[in-house]
Amino acid sequence: MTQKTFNVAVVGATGAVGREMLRVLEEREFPIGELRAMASSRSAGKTIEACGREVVVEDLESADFSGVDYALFSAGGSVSKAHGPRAAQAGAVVIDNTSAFRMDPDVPLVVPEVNPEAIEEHKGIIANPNCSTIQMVVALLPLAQNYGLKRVVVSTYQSASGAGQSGVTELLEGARAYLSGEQEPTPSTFAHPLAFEALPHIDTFDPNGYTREELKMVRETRKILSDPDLQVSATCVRVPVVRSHSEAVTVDLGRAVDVDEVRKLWQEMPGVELVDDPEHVEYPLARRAEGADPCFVGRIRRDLDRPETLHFWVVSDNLRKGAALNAVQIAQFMVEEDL
Ligand code: 25A
Ligand code: L14
Repeated sequence: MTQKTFNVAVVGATGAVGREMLRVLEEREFPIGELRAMASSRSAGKTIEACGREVVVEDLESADFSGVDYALFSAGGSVSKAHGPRAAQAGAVVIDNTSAFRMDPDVPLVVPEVNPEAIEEHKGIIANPNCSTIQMVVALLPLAQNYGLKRVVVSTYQSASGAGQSGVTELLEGARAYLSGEQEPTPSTFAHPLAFEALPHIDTFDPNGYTREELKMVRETRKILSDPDLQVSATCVRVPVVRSHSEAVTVDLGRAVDVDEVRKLWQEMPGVELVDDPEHVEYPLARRAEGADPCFVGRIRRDLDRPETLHFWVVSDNLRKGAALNAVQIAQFMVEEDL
């Protein structure tokens, strides 16, 4: 019997996330029929190699989505707003990695290990959450199910690749200039030079003093966990790491924490890998998470004063679980469940 295949389009195929999407599709042997790559006119006509074939990049502006089964978008929010709906109208299931549709009540916001059931509600567009939110909710789910969540406080340490390829280039060029004592280039992706710095500023500021990135973590967490009143507060910080986001999370739970039990819950949670052996100086690290699929959890501690409060550290590759992998997992789930 020949396996059923699906036509897939990757929008933003030349970017940091798009290239990772192509890599994950190939690694996971997604049953691709026709593969199409789309980006801006800057990249149109270039050839990229992916999934054992050569694909010519199409200009998204003039690309026709008829016949596409899955369209994976990662070319920025405004691009998704302009082209996502027409791709869905042409019959594609749009899996969108940008912030464009995440809070739209008609659009499911999905992490397959956490709320796969939401996929069935889709009307043509499914949203991939923000990278920082994804790795946190994967770790929170078993705590929510077994203890109940009262309050979540998170501080993030986010890598430069969160801002795409241009963020990585800016960090590396800035670091090189700093080390050689040259004049540092004027930053354009980040508000200040990122090399040897910690910037408490990701995305734009809202009038209430929070950044958009922080508010995404609050709102998206509530939506994914179907807990609209959950107390969540975030401080999002950009650090001079190339890839993988780290997070220090504090959770107030519904009853006193049993750390051994919590460890066991995480051992059984799909998508989580425990790295928690302080005696042997083992804990999750951004550079070790690079290119890997799991959300790595460690530094697990019960609060010294509050028995119902737990602290932990979670690290994951923002371009993989935070973006490309999660999007491909959604498509895979739909293929496997025949949705
Ligand atoms: O709005 P958001 O949701 O906040 O997202 C903003 C950006 O964040 C990244 C992603 O950037 C996104 O564009 N991003 C989003 N979610 C992310 C996540 N979870 C995330 N990053 C990490 N984790 P990116 O760099 O990864 O990808 C950008 C891709 O989008 C294509 N694109 C941009 N504008 C487009 C468009 N496609 C269609 N129509 C448009 N209007 C972009 O394609 C890329 O694939 P490209 O053609 O611009 O090609 C990129 C190549 O061209 C070079 N280049 C880039 N800018 C310029 C340029 N060359 C000359 N001049 C330029 N101005 C690059 O070097 C690259 O090779
Ligand atoms: O909302 O710059 O998906 O680290 C993901 C990357 C927002 C910005 C999103 C970053 C983007 C974020």
